[in-house]
Amino acid sequence: MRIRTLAAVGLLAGMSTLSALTQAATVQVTVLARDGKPLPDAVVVLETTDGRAVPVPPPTTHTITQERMQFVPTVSVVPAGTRVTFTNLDRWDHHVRGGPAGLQGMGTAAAFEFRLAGAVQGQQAPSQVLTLDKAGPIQLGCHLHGSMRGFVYVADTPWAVRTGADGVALLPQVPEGPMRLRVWHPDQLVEQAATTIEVQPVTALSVPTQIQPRRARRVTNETPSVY
Ligand SMILES: [Cu+2]
Repeated sequence: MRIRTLAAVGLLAGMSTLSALTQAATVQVTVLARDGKPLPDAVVVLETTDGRAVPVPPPTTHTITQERMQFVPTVSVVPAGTRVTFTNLDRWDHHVRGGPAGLQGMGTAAAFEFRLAGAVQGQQAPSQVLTLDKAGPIQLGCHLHGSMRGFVYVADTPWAVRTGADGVALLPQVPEGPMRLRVWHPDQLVEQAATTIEVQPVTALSVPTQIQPRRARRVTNETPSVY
């Protein structure tokens, strides 16, 4: 009887290991702006609700270029500990600065600044490498060019993905069960309230927000309208 019990326990343990491997889902989140249209460049973050430890992806590398007076990409999402290379492809200097973005970033994200010389044709573009290991959203700017604006979201969860032009973020390998979902966006006026979702094998949801993205800066040579 005792042996049978042990065998049954062993079988159950084997089953639970197997199911742990298979109970990961891809979560598809569509973020909507206040006007109901898809919201690009939002960061969708999933966190466990019970505070249990989750595997954080190994630190990696990421590059943000300064290019035609812009940070490219405008919004980056990186795991904490990532080595981020800033590379100046413009012929003129940039004086990059970074600091906590918005009120909710206060006191969490790192602050930094550095100057990069202009790129010279035929030479390696000037660059600076920083390790970003404090979680939180960072706003990038340039002391020399007030119009330059960029963001780096440093994540301490493996599930943090930026939405594409279609407003969709795909988060792979999410364990089934309850998860807390948060949305962050550079143009949010207040922090969005987190919601709790139930992750199932097929999970696709839309998240309406009150966020209305700023209009992209228009660079045109159009002549003034004539009335
Ligand atoms: Cu600049």
